[in-house]
Parts: sequence; structure tokens; C-alpha cells
Amino acid sequence: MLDNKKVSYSGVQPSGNLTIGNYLGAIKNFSAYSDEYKCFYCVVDSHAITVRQVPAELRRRTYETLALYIACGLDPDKNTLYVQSHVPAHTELAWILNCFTMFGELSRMTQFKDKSERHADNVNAGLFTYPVLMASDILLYQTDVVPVGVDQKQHVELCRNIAARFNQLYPDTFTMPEPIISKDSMKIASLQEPTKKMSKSDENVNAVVYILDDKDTIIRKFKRAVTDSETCVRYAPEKHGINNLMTIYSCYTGKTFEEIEREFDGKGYGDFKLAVGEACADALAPVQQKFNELIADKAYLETLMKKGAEEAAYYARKTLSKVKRKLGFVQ
Ligand code: AQP
Repeated sequence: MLDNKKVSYSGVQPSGNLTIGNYLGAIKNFSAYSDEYKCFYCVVDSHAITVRQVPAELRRRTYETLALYIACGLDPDKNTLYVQSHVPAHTELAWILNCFTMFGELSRMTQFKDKSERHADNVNAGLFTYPVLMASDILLYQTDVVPVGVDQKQHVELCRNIAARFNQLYPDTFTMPEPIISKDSMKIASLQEPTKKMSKSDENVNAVVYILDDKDTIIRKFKRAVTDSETCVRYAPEKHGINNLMTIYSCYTGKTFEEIEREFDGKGYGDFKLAVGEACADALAPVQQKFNELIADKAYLETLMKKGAEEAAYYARKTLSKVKRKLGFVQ
């Protein structure tokens, strides 16, 4: 709680062009909290450097991610939108929490295992301690809820363990956060390897639909989506490709799987893929229009970054000084 309001906190890495996985799994759900909660949504650039980034691209994507937050419906007057590296308290708390996190816990994180396989030439300590920085992001703001995609649930659970361990030694320091995985935020899978999650850093651009892809590109990517040798649109546990397309269609249209099966009864995969592509492109069109207006005004985005960082730093400093006091640091 902050200022007598519950707190919602989440973030997205500017580590690639944002995908419909980031949108459906996370960003789309952020605005649900804007009216009743105190909301902090961060562009987590310090997390992004756990994987090598091209500096000019990281800079560009940091602006773009902020613009996309707003284009996706986050009102900057109701939500604190800011860039992680502008608030040094995040990394300061991360060091402290590193001393309350066990090596074994971090070794069990599936994202670490996945990313260290994908980036075998750069298994750095930051990649390993990534969840501790994420715990600091969350705990600094006395967060109650963390709306994330299901792939981040394990990290929020680790954050809860760290908070519980710290609170046991130093009572009443951190609020215990809850992950919020909404019904819609199922894992959106790659269009080319549907057993894997859709990721913005995937090298195969046909596997990923970006929020800023144009309509023709979106439709082409869905047409090429890997499915199976059957033709009828129906959910079955082993049909990963078609299940993924049904999930995406359901997110955009609000239809249940039964309704989708009825709608495409007697039609083939071709008709279904086209419908998914059109639903997705139509839903993204207003987001893209708003994004184009915002990204043209860099000065406005910089003003927002500054205001957001000041607001966030105010609350972050309070928690950090409480933590330091409890630990026995001379202040
Ligand atoms: N495929 C997905 N389905 C549902 N939710 C997803 N999220 C990401 N991909 C999917 C959710 O988006 C939020 C922001 O993610 P992130 O930027 O912090 O990092 P990530 O989870 O590692 O996302 P990516 O796209 O896979 O990035 P890279 O390729 O850089 O690692 C989170 O809430 C996440 O759950």
C-alpha cells in the first residue's frame, strides 16, 4: 500500500520490438488497475543488458516502449511510467537482496536455463541474478499485485520468498506481492515453433507478430503459422499450433473456444488463419496510430520520463531507507 492505495507494478524490457505476447500477456492488462491502484509501469532497461544490446537500438526501444505503454491505453496522469535506470534505488536494493537470495533458488529458474542455452557465449552473473533485480523492482514500491504473463510467475514467486525471508528477520519491511495472471494472459507461443513462447528476441521474424507490424505482414505471418495435418479447427492438447491461434483469436474477439469451433465448423485452417490475422491487425491499428503520434514527439516522452522517475524515486527512497535502517547501515 502507498498513500492508502493498493499498488500495481510491472515492467517490460526494451530488448526487442514488442510482440503480441507482451501485449496480450502483460501490457493490455496493466490499465485495469489505473483507477483504483497506485500504478508503476517501468521500462526495465537494466534487465535488458543481461543480454548484449546494440546501444542505439536500446535507446530507440526505450522511447518506443514508453510510447507503446501509452498507445496501449496507459494514461500517464494515472500511472507512473518511467525508465528503470533513472531510479538508482533499484540496483541498490538488488545488491542487498542478493544477500538474501540463495544460489540454489536462482539455479532453478527456468528463464535462466532457457536464456543461458540461447546465449551460451554470455552466461553472465546478471543473467543469473536477474530475478533479484526484478524482486527489487517490485518490493521497492510495496507492491500488492504484479500483472505478468504466466512465464514470469516463477520469478514473482521467488520475489515472495525473498520478501518472506527478509520480513522474518526484519518484520514489516515489505508488502507481500501477488502475481496476477489474468485469464487472457496465457502464454502466447511462437508461430513457427508453437511449443516455445513467442519472444521479442527470436531471430525468426516469422515466428513473432510485433505490435507495430502492418496489416499485410500480420496476415502473412498468421497464414504461414505452423499447425498440423488436420483441417478442422478444434482444441486438442497435442495441437499446439492451432491451440495457440485459438488463444490469440479468443483474446482479440472475446470468444470462447467452443464458440470459435462453432464459427469455423466446416471451414479449413486457411479461413481460420485469415480471421485470426484480421482480428489481430484490426485490434492493433488504433494502438499503432497513437504510437506514431507519440514517437514523433521525443521531447514530450522525455518530459514524461523525467516526471515518472521523480515520482518513482520518491517512493523508492522511502523503502530503501527503511531497509537500510533495519539492516543497521549508518545513514
Ligand atoms: N509469449 C508471451 N505470452 C504471454 N506473456 C508474455 N510476456 C512476454 N512474452 C509473452 C510477458 O510480457 C511481459 C514483459 O516481458 P519482458 O520484456 O520482461 O521479458 P520476457 O518475458 O523475457 O519477454 P520476451 O518477449 O521473451 O523478451 P526477450 O526475448 O528479450 O526475453 C512479462 O510480463 C511477460 O510475462
